Amino acid sequence: MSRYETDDIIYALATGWVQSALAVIRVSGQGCRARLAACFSRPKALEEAENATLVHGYLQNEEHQRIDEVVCAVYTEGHGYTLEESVEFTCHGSLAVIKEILELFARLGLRSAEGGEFTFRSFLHGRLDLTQAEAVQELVSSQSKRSRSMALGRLEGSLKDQITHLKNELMAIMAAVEVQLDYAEDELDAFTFPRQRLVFLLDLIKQLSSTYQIGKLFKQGARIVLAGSTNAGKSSLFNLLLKQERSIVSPVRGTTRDYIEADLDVEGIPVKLYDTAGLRESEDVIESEGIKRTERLIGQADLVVYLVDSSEHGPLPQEDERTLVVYNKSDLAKPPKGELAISAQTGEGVGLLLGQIANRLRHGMQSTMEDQLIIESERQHRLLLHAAEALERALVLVDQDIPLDIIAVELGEALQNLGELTGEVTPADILETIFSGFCVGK
Ligand SMILES: Nc1nc2c(ncn2[C@@H]2O[C@H](COP(=O)(O)OP(=O)(O)OP(=O)(O)O)[C@@H](O)[C@H]2O)c(=O)[nH]1
Ligand SMILES: [Mg+2]
Repeated sequence: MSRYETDDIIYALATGWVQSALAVIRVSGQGCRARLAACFSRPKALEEAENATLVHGYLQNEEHQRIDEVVCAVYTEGHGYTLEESVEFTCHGSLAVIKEILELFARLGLRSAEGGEFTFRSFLHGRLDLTQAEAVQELVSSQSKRSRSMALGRLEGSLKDQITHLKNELMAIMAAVEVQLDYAEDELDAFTFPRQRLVFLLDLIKQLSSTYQIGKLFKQGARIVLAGSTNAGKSSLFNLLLKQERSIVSPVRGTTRDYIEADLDVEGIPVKLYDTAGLRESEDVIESEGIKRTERLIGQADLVVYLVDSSEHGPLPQEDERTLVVYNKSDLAKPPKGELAISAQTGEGVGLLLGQIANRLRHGMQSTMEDQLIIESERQHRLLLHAAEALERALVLVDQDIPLDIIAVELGEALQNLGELTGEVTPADILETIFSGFCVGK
């Protein structure tokens, strides 16, 4: 690994670059306590502290001037996040304090960590496999309760265990093939390929890989655009969903001109919701520009909620898989039978609407159970697909009675892909790409 020199003592601010009550600065690497002792008010206490203990004291500069009062969490080698000797300083969260401490550490000869370097060391020392390391970043960046809970499950090893199970299954099949290859045919009874076992394994891999769609949805979220004619009640619905008066509502047509966006959680899916300018022919330059923007947003949306005013006879939109037509103002007029109806004024039908939105976003993917294992990494998805493809090819060869050594090549290819998933056989440059996407300090 070119950027991740593993013998260095590294340091990084693990909390945000903002003023706050407290901040945490991490240091990791063999011999770090001896180095840090030079700038600590109680050097002996720091150097002799047992694993997982706290040491209170002051960080001070070369002239023994105090910089801040800190608490050090000490981990000895073989413990803590990185499994290296490490210290986590909790200091006061002033930007001036943080800056001075970081500069002090640099003068001590410690190296400022690259993004993901602490997690990389944790992986290197075998505390986490690659799926768990990726889950760390997925957890840090999770935006909804659901996505957090899925990432935590993966961090705790749910995905690692499942992949291990898949690998063991595959290796059992490969072992049977190897035995056959090692002995001349007349030494063994007639060999039947464990076809059923391979089919079953292939199914498991495909099943896991298909959860990517839902994982991606929970991770990346969806863009939903509220569209419709002027006065349909788009801004009213926008405010109702956000539970605040964000957008201006009025009986004047063409009230909303530029679009407004806000974040919303729909059944655990992080949603960016857009209120837009009502669609109509307009002579007004500003309004026309607003309508152009609405059209652009509609083009990029994952779902368009098209509002129709039930009390008017306007043009109806084309319904397609990206458009959900909703009749508003159900308190004023009866919407056509069987159509989805709401009132943005009384709130009637809005719960139902949210359910429909979630359904549409999930594209009919069956609603997954809370504890179902779901992947959200593009890398993992790709490797599972490759593994499945190799096994499918193997299956075709089996059915054509092709010699076993050729089938073994495909099985080996599948195993290689599963091995890359957990990081056993992942090339260094790929590892670097994965970890460098992490936050510094993680
Ligand atoms: N009775 C009733 N009035 C509603 C309902 N929803 C919206 N309105 C009223 O309809 C008018 C237009 O509402 P808006 O939310 O501003 O409509 P809009 O689609 O954002 O309109 P533009 O921004 O002009 O495109 C306002 O007077 C709202 O109070 C509803 O469900 N029932
Ligand atoms: Mg509006």
